[in-house]
Amino acid sequence: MCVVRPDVARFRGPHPEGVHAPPYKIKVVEPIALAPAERRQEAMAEAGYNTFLLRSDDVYVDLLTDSGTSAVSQEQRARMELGDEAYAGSRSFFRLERAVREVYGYKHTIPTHQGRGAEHLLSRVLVQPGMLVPSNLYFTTSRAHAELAGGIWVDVAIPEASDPESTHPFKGNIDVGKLEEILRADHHRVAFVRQEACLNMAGGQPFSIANLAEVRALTLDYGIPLMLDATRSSENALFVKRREEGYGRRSLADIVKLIADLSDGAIFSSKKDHFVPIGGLAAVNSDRLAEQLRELVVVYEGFPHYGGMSGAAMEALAQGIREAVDEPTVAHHVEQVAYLAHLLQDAGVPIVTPPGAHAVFLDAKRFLPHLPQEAFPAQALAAALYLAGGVRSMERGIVSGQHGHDPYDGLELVRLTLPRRVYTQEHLAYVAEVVVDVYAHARTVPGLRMTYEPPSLRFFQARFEPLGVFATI
Ligand code: P70
Repeated sequence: MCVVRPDVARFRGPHPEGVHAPPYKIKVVEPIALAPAERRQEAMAEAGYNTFLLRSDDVYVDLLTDSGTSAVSQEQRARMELGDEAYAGSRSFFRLERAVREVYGYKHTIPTHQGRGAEHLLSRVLVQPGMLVPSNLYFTTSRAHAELAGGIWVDVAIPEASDPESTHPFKGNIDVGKLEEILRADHHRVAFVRQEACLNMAGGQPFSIANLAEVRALTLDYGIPLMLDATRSSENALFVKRREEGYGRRSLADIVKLIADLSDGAIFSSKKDHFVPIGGLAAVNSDRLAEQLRELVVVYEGFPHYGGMSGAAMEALAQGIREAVDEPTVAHHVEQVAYLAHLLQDAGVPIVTPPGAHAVFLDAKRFLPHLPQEAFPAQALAAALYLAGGVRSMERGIVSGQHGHDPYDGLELVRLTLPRRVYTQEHLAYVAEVVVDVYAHARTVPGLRMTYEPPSLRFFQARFEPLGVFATI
């Protein structure tokens, strides 16, 4: 599975084919400390058993998200000094636009403060009330913006995407038959087709180029825009290189560009693959669509030459975009995830297979089989991991997935997300020990009851109470 490059050190890890040593060394550090067990109990209660509501001072290893939490490079920091803070016509914007053209090939770049800013603009332009948005599984903010514009989200992922035990190599694929049915019956009502790289809600799972090409052909037949959520397209390209016949010898940059070429445009949360703390993009080829997006960006984000970002932030982003096609850098992140996954699998912990791009996903239904889904097993497991070892993870189950009181079904996962270039193998070994300890005491983890439910994106700020006592492990 690993590609051996003579210029990158490799060693034997628990991964059957070894892992690459990091292609960087650490120059600046941020101190962290494990809060005492009593403080962790207090902090979790103060946070209403929701890991989003913890203070980072109370967290030891923070695997909540890979969003905005990666380490910037010395080149990014150096370029930030060059930020042109002009309100309009900023040199930094034009450098950013050039980076997008060179790496992805999209003609127009509309910067936004982060990914959901771009989702908002795109939905406002393309979605009219009653229109459909077919996508390989939803992402929370993407669906929220489509629905706020009056659209109807339709999941058209292959069924394996919702099966944590399936080892399908491309669970991010779209079910082309299902999509074709929708287009045949209702194409005049389809706003756009969305395909997300490294499908977050399925466990960070890639699509294949073959699948994307089929989706592309269909959307061209029906004249429907195909918009990527390319937030994690670098890792998707790496999986293509390693898993899909015919791509093993192509460069990562080539595959990233090929993915973009098979679409009409994309939105990016640049807080992931682009290594910046804040920033996002809408990037499209159509002049008319770009014009419509620019009409809205001035209303919601800022002038089209900064869209909510500073000049310094745009410089860091332009450099980050180039680093996002550096294969050793992308490979190291994916292999760190595989490393943690192997430690857990070796101990028998139920995880989503194969391990995804940016995170290991624990399968809370199998981890805590004594809890019904009404008792929020993934939310309870995330609380238990924090209590046991100060490890912060994120619920990706019924709290994230459902608004209101729809029938409970689908995935019930806890995400251990790895920021890029931040944690060492020792941190990951520590995390594995904490998870294995909790697994050994799984029966003691109580369910939760929701005491506060916000009307929109409820997982961010919902509060809970335990239905029993969390044992000290
Ligand atoms: C995460 C973050 C953000 C994201 C994404 C994809 C595939 C768009 C966005 C939005 C942050 C997050 C967001 C909502 C719920 C939980 C966590 N994902 N598309 O941790 O981008 O955050 O920049 O507005 O993954 O996965 P942004």
